[in-house]
Order: sequence, then structure tokens, then C-alpha cells
Amino acid sequence: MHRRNFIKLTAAIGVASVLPAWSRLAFAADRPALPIPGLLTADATNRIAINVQAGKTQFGPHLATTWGYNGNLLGPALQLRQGKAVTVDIHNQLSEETTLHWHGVEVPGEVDGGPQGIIKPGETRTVSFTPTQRAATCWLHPHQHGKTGRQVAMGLAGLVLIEDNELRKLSKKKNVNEVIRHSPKQ
Ligand SMILES: [Cu+2]
Repeated sequence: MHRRNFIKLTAAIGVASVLPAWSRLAFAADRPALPIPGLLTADATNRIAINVQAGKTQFGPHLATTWGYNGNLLGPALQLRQGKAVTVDIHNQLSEETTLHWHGVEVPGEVDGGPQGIIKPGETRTVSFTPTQRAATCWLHPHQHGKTGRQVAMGLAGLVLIEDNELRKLSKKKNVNEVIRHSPKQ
């Protein structure tokens, strides 16, 4: 951040914190609500479909081209279960190659979408695996050689929530599963 911008930002924060509560509310009113990703679970045949696609997203006055998984920007939260096999069909609808990497999910190398797991434009890659690890919050993102950063910055990223029996027991007792509970079903 440039020094000038830093000073401007610091000044803005300073002003906001001395404003009375009602005006701070008004200040926040024109900001969009924090978006919570929808929850995507496997269907009755244990399959999940992911479309890697381009779309448009409004950022204030700017309408920008963005990419997403099953949407215009970012992706849903995939809910997987420990010990339950899942098959994921990944359709690449972009005009360039991509891969889909299971960041933090313990999957065999051949189903992980490292730089070798290329999905050409218009093609589909199907992977099957069974999560064996304990409950975890992981994510998925492309790992395209030389283009990972750009593809993620365009919007290709999503959560992977691995659920196990321990977590299910806990979430029955307490509201530890807030994100999952509040995510709209997709
Ligand atoms: Cu990663």
C-alpha cells in the first residue's frame, strides 16, 4: 500500500470510530452483506458436479468478468463425509486449461489436480476418492502450471468441509457448526 493511501485509510478509520453509533450504522448500510457460500453435498449416487465457468460480478459501480465454480464468483462449500466415497465430475467451461486441486484433503496423487491433472477447455475430468481424515476445513482451487495465482484471483476457490462422527455429535450438542447450518442448500 502506498503511504498516501495508508494515511487516507487510517484517517477514514479514525473518523468512523468517533462517529455516533447511528451514523456508523448508516456508514455500513451501503455495504453488501457478507456472502456465505452455499452448501453442496453429493447426490443419491454419491456424485458432485462442478462447473468451472466465467461470469460477471458487480463490485460497487464496476461490473467485472469473474470466474467461479457453479457460479459467477468463487464456489460453494463442498461437504464430504469421512469414510464415504465421492465421485466428482469437473466440467471445464472456460476457454483455457485448468486443474482442480484438493488443498488439504488427503487424496491419492492421481486424483489430485496438480499441474499434471489438466482439464482442457470443454472437457470433463472425473475423480473418485474416499476422505479418510478427521473433520477438517480444506479448500479447492486450480493448480494450473504458471497460472494458479491468476486463476484463483479470477475467483476459482471454494471450501471443502469434511465431516466425521465426532463433529456430528458436537454439532448436535452445540452450535459449533454455524457456517454449515447457515449455508443455503444448493
Ligand atoms: Cu493449495
